[in-house]
Amino acid sequence: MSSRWIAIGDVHGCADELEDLLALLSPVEGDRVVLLGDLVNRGPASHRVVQLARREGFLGLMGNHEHRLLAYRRDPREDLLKRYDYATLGQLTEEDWAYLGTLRATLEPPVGPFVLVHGGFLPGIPWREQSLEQVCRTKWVHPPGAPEGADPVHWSDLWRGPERVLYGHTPGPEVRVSAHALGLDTACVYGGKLTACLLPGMELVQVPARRCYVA
Ligand SMILES: [Mn+2]
Repeated sequence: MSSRWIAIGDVHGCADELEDLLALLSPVEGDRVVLLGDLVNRGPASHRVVQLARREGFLGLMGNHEHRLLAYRRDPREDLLKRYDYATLGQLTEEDWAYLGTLRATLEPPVGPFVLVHGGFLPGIPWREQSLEQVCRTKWVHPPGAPEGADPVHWSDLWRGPERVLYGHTPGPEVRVSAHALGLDTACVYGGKLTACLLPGMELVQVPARRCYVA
């Protein structure tokens, strides 16, 4: 069997569910697991998630949560922080921080025209030219030429490919399907599901959250 690329949506500290999902997937030698960012925060076990990722050699994308925490590490100004950052700051070890430093903006697995990113891409600008700060946050955007005051639309609805983009960051009860993009943040930390997508076939594997971790 040829190796699989396994993309996993936002874990947000849900270590139990990540273990449940990995038990279903049973990765073997040669498979590559990619976490789509926002490994930490909101859920109960940010350290366990990062520890698992580094021990298993998972690749990871930079989420807006990791991006903010790393910015605080470089310049410890409390005004950078959100309230749920404090619990994570109390959990992460030096090894965890070193792993977060390896997270990348995008990843192109060598199994087809796919691009993985945490947030998304702005319309009208080549995706390779978009900054890390941008792509780990993109969600709702105004289409180029939209009238002043028009409602924003989700970036994925404007994405025309040709690459298929797998992304997280926009939680929903089900995967978010558009013509050339697939959103894999199925709101595990809010009591939804944790979703993996297997490339190149794009099969989905999901586990339910054990509970809702956000009041
Ligand atoms: Mn996010």
